[in-house]
Amino acid sequence: MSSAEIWHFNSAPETLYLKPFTFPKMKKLVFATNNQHKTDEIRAALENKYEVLNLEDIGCLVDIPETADTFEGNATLKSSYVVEHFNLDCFADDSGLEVEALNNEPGVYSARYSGSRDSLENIQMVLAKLDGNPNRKARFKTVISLMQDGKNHIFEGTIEGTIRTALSGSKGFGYDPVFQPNGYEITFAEMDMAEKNKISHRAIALKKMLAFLKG
Ligand code: ITT
Repeated sequence: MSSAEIWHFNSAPETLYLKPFTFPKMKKLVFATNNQHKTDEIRAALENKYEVLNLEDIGCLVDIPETADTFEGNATLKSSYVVEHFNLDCFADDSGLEVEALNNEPGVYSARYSGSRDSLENIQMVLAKLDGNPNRKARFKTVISLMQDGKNHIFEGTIEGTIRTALSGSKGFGYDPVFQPNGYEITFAEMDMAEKNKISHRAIALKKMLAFLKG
């Protein structure tokens, strides 16, 4: 008996028999990422709606090259890779931080801005480049590519904010400790995941994708 299946009694007076009752299985969605924090955020946001499988879950152990110079290009490279090699519909996001005073850097280079994948080094690079600059405006941006039945659907989300002069908070990932969203006195790294998931760039893009999937 599968775990999604239970048996219940139908005790009508004329018959007594066991009838299988099956809970509707949750739909599966493949999310082409190796980033566990992103997987956790998306799983929390899609809780009870979809079962989210990431690259590790489907046995895809490669770091898919992100060689495009736009978020949309990189998101599409990741989603297309899964379609080509695994024949599964899937979505991928490419996200990053754009700092106004740095000509929107680090942008698509957010993951390795300092030359390494170390978040602290990347943050320090941004803080050093902004040192003494009064313009602290920045935004996080996400572009999702959803490959479904051979078609590419694009969804975008942004959140505006400012870059603090020092790190604050230990939640989240990446540049969260220095990013303060407009209208808040705390950084993303000081927010619970549920709160970040209400307002974040990724959450906004995801809501658009969900509305499309509900269609
Ligand atoms: P995948 O490509 O495997 O999904 P990644 O970490 O490379 O994982 P992205 O290319 O989308 O993810 O993001 C690039 C970087 O942008 C990421 O490593 C973080 O440093 C930063 N970033 C993206 N979203 C963020 C968020 O919500 N909070 C803080 N930093 C974020």
